[in-house]
Amino acid sequence: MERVTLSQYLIQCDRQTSLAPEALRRVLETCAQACAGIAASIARGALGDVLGSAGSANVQGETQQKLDVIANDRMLAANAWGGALAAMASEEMDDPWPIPDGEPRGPYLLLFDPLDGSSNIDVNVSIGTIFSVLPAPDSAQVGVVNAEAFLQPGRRQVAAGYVVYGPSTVMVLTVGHGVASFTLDRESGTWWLVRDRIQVPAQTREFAINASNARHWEPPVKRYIDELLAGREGVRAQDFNMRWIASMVADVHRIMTRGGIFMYPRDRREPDKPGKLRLMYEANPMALLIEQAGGAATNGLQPILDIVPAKLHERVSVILGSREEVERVTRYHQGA
Ligand code: AHM
Ligand code: MG
Repeated sequence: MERVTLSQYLIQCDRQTSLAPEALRRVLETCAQACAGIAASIARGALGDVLGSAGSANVQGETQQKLDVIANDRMLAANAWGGALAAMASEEMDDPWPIPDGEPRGPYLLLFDPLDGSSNIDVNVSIGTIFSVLPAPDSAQVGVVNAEAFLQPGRRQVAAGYVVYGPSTVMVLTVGHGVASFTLDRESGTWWLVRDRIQVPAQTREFAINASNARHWEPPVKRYIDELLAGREGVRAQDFNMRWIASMVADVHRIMTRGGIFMYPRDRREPDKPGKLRLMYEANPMALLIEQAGGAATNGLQPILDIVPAKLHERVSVILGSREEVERVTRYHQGA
């Protein structure tokens, strides 16, 4: 079979659907290139100066790892020129980062979590990069870009993807025409298409949640997980298996591969912060990918993609994956 590169895939996709115009292709190819560089740094591990803390904190008050900073800088540097973007925003930066004066601006905004699963960096477990592309309002293409330009519901994303840095480096991508995955050939730097029209099975017997937070869960989450744990002897009358990698990218990638449900729900610890994960550069891109693959993604009450963000670094409750299970948890939240 003749292999298809990322660029060929995007061009073919645009010919069929007009969903991957040239400027968007440039953004996605540039992200892929930056992620290939991040993959190379990660692979050097202790042989490169990439492990351990950077000694700084991000806007969430979380300690930044060296790789958080390295990955953020690589995404910024790669995407700063090329004329396709008006501005970028990231988990690791308090405020939006406009394309510098002197460089042309373009019709898109790029958001990213440069290094997802930071707690797994030093233990050599899979980590990732997540990215989301939104249309830039006209006002952002000239002059000052403020956070308001980014505050669009996830439904408006024109592309989303993640890269998982695992035993192999894999990118999973959507431009709104299904989901495809690409494996990086580390020798040549080429991203090759390996799966197209990925579908998440509607049913599953595998769930992912950090069970150490069980005592803080709200009743609908507790009810759902208790029913799963009761297994064959309980109301579900079947056994369920559990996985928790603590890298959302790796957990979602398992779901993209064989189904499952992933939950990081809001809980009673910090009532003013709905959950741990961030809406705009973690939940939204994952929700678009999962919906495009036939799965579902909600915050318990509504589809994640319909949430109108109020803040750039807004947090959100996340329930996503195999459709029938997500619908069940959502019903429990709605009182059914
Ligand atoms: P990060 O972006 O700072 O790495 O945080 C997000 C990560 C997710 O990848 C993962 O699902 C979650 O945090 C794990 O949290 P916990 O350590 O509470 O299990
Ligand atoms: Mg993250």
